[in-house]
Amino acid sequence: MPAHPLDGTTICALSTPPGRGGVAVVRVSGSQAWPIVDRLCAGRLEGATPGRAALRTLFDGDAELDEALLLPFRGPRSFTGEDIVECHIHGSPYIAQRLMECLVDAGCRAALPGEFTQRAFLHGKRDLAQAEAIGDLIDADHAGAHRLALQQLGGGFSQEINAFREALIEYAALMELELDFGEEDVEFADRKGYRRHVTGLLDRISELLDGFSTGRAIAEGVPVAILGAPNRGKSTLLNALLREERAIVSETPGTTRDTLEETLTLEGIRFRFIDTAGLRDTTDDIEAEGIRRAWAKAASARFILYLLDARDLASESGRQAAEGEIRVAAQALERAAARSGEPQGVLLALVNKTDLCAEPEGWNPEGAAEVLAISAEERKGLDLLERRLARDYRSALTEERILVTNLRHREALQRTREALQRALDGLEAGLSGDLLAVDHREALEQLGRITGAVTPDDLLGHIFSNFCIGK
Ligand SMILES: Nc1nc2c(ncn2[C@@H]2O[C@H](COP(=O)(O)OP(=O)(O)O)[C@@H](O)[C@H]2O)c(=O)[nH]1
Ligand SMILES: [Mg+2]
Repeated sequence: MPAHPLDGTTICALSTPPGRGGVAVVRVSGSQAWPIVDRLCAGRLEGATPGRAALRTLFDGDAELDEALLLPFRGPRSFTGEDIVECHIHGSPYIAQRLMECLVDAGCRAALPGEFTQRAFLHGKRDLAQAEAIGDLIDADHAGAHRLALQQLGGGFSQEINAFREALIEYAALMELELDFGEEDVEFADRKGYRRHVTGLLDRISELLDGFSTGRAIAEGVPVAILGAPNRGKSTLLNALLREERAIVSETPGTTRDTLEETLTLEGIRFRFIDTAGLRDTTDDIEAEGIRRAWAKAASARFILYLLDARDLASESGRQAAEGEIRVAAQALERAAARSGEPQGVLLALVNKTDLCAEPEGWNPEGAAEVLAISAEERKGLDLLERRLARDYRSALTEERILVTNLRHREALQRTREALQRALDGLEAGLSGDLLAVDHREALEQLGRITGAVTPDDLLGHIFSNFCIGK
């Protein structure tokens, strides 16, 4: 049974990674934080100034354990909202281990994963979306993910959700009023106003939901599938982009049989380039499976780099064949998007091997967003390609745009949208106020889950158990 986060205990944890280091930080939070640490430093913590570091000797029984820099805080002006003492010790695993044991002997409990952040939430220092952003911030290992986590930590998203809720709460109050006067045929204020308001809200929620795949792509790496018939230079392109010989390049068609994925950061945005098996009719089972995977990767990619050979495009019949290929690919992507409900990736036609043959002028096949001429072998045209890929995502990050990246938030927004849509439909159908109120309350509840204004029992444990210990 995990202890309740606000069970009155004082918790402690090593907040820096385990192992040797210059400094390690053990954090203690709770009403007994000061007195417990005070005991470990021979009564020399009391009288320290909150927010000011104090150099003290820590004792393990009678023996000296370490010279430590203690940083005490008084709640509510602390990360968790409780009294805190941060013990900055020398980064020896032995010292950290002993200090933790001494703290537990003195009455602390070892913290659960995410318990400091959970206490910060429960004491109103952060709402739930912001607390989750702390987890994302710690996990961020590239500029894009970092930027998104900071935006969410800043609270813009939470403010917007709260504004939605406040407006809906006003209407809920009017609906309740109507119910109270049930028999007297009173209609809650202005139903036209309600419709207008909810329609506006639905538009904005849809906008936020549309941004999800962009936000998610930035956080996880934007998937880019490299597609096309065998021998077009797909593997050569992957190697050229990565500047290393990652994929096997060969004149033998059908060399790449599985998908191969590598990441590359362009202008602070992480991309996941996926080399695929060449598309062709085949009787080989393994190759056929590779081709099936190629299409699956393309369906979930944000960009599809469709490779063509410049030499094939020199003739009218070759151009027509290529147009046919691109049309087939674009249609397959469109069908996949319709099935999954995810936005369709951008198909870029890449005319490769332009070192051997010039690209056709002004050729613009249907289904391709753009045509770019490259030579993977000679690394020509790759700068332009890289800039084209980064363009969409760079603007998404620089605009002050709120991007939803968290699956939980998306689900709550989707349910909000469904509930509000039902309320609107009910309004059209002339349903009574008590029936509308059910959907209306559901929308309120779902929005409340995002910021933690509403927290079903299992929600918090689920969220914070994914954090690391000491955070
Ligand atoms: N001249 C020239 N040859 C290329 C270029 N890109 C790829 N190739 C050659 O085309 C052949 C097939 O390349 P590969 O990358 O294995 O194609 P894949 O089957 O699409 O992955 C290899 O012999 C490459 O050296 C290019 O831009 N110019
Ligand atoms: Mg290949």
